[in-house]
Amino acid sequence: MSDLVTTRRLDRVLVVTIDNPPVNALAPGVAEGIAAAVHAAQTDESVEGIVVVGSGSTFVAGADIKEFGRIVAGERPMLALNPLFNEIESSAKPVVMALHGNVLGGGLELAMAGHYRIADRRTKLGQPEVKLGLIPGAGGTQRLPRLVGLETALEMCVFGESINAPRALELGLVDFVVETDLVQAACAFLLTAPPPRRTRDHTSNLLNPDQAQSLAGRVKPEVGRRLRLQTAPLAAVDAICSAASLPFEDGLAHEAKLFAECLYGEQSSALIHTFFGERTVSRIADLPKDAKPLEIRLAGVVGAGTMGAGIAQCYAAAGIPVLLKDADPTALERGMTGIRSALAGQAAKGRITPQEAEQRLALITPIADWSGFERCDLIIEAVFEDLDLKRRVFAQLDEIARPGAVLASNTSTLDIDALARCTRRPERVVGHHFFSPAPVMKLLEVVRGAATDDEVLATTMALAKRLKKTAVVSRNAFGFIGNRMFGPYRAQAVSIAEEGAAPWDVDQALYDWGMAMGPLAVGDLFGLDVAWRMKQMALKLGIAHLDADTFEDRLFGQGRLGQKSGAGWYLYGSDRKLTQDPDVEAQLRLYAAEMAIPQRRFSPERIVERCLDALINEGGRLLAEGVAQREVDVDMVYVLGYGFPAWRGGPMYCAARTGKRKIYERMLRRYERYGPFWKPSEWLRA
Ligand code: T1G
Repeated sequence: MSDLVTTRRLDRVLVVTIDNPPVNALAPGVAEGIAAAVHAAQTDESVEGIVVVGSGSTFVAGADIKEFGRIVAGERPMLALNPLFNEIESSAKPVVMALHGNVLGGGLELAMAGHYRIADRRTKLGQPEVKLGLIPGAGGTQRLPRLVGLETALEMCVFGESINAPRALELGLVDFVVETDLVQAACAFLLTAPPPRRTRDHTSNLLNPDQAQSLAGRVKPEVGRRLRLQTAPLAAVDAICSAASLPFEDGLAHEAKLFAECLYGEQSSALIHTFFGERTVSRIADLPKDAKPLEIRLAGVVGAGTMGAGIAQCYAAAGIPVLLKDADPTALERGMTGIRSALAGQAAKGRITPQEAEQRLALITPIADWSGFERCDLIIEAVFEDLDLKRRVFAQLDEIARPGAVLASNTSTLDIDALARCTRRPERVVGHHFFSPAPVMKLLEVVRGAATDDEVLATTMALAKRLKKTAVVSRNAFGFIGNRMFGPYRAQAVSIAEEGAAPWDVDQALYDWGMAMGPLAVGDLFGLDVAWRMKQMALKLGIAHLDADTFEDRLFGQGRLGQKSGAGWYLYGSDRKLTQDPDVEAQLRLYAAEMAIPQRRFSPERIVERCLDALINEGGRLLAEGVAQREVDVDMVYVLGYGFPAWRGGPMYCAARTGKRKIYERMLRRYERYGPFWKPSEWLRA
């Protein structure tokens, strides 16, 4: 018996404990150990049944994701859990799975190979494999529909969202929910349970093959819409619906075939890269391990605009009391109204209970003056993006905040060191750049000032985890990571339009490639005035070698600011829906003629290549300058904050897949032809 799996007796029950911290992943030896224990129990007269339980904070949270790269690389044999799970399922003695924590992926599949499932009330259960570009690969697509029916199984596997224990009990996925001692309850249940019945033999919940096929026909278009261009969700539909038409063992074989196709596909390795990337970026390379985070018992937000109100909501959602200040009573009321309606909306959608919405609202105290701010452990300003205004706010915070408080700015591009210099405590100043809408976007871009101390950094990273945000650290430089790269990326989109492509063809090419929105439409979304202002700052700093005068500046000059003015690259109705504007294309051609810009045709591939190369090269400059710590930090900023498709891994991941040398060489050719914009970064050249 490996120490990954140990056994002990509780009277006539054999208790099998899995011990593979931190999440009891099914690393090699775990499933083998469980199956061996179950097998041995068959001939032990003194054992009436088996209870399987996970040690520590959770049952099994899935197969060991670190193994997949090794399997694809041929260093490990393909996952082979089915024979072991079938051994457990075929036990003549009852096998009860005692569940707590996160019962996910292979963990749920293991649980379903048991005859009964007892869950602690706080357990989460799910098949999130699609989030890794995979499908359940150990019988989940065949056992889950047998227990909960095809439609629920589809919902769980195709979108990968977990359910809680009470819901699992309703569905018949678990047989009993307990609040007390889980193992005792499982043993007691076992001794009174009916004779074991294999999950594979539960067929009453299955539809007939025709019903399953028509269900698949209905679900696939919605999956294609909601999870655009992703392959695993569609494979999951196929695998699950096959449970209605194939005998169990054939269903397992069909699932294994689809699982392998996903595993060896491009999307899975990219999604696994982003899974681990989300965790890697929380580690700051030079932050001492013993840097202690400050406990945040009270937060303060200055500015009740969209961002300030959204940030206040984030703190409240994490259970942190927060003061929301705005000197303008109308702005303050508008901010609170926005928060109330957002919470009501989340409750209406069942995302949170009405009680939780009330609790969160009660944690937010609107206030017109500074009273209470002297008690805050952290204060963040989210006032208008103007350096002088922010300087004044930081000077006030320096007077008001208690010693040791963290002073943060939500600025998206301004100089954090300039703000720190307005205080006598620059070491306590840091950038916490939230992305709009703050309650939704997972990315928190952390800007580390020259003086920002370790305790403030450690506090920031701990706070991000508590807020369920992914924090990525940037040094203090123009545009930090995300916006610094967005400039050249969008500049390329504008150039391609000037060189002959219709603006909507540029956007369509990037959208069809996987971006959440085309770059020109994004400009309309955040405002061509904002784009223009940011470009002036970049030009002043000589960053990214952007063209001073482009067609987009012409649009801005005409007062076409994008959505906010009803017209930009596109026209916008009152519903903010965009429509193409033939006048823009006519103007574009006139502009090109006036500027004698040679016209050419662009294929979607060429449009994507040039825009991505510009994005990648600026990312390379950030790495060479030390603004971003690692390539994965750049990837996570783009995947979590800029609509870059996670199933493509991120800009730097793409560069590695395309080949840095290949990109470098074509960049060099463009450099010789078009000038400094295309000067290859040191990162690429290296
Ligand atoms: N394999 C390997 N390592 C894992 C892991 C896993 N399944 N899950 C977590 N870790 C590591 C993680 O990298 C981190 O490491 C540490 O554990 C703590 O994780 C056959 C094919 C369970 C909800 O997709 O969703 O089963 O950074 O920081 O916030 O059909 O981890 O400390 O070095 O996230 O408390 C399906 C993935 C796999 C679940 C806990 N399972 N994990 O969250 O801690 S595919 C999943 C999670 C599969 C089968 C298929 C979360 C969590 P480090 P953490 P957490």
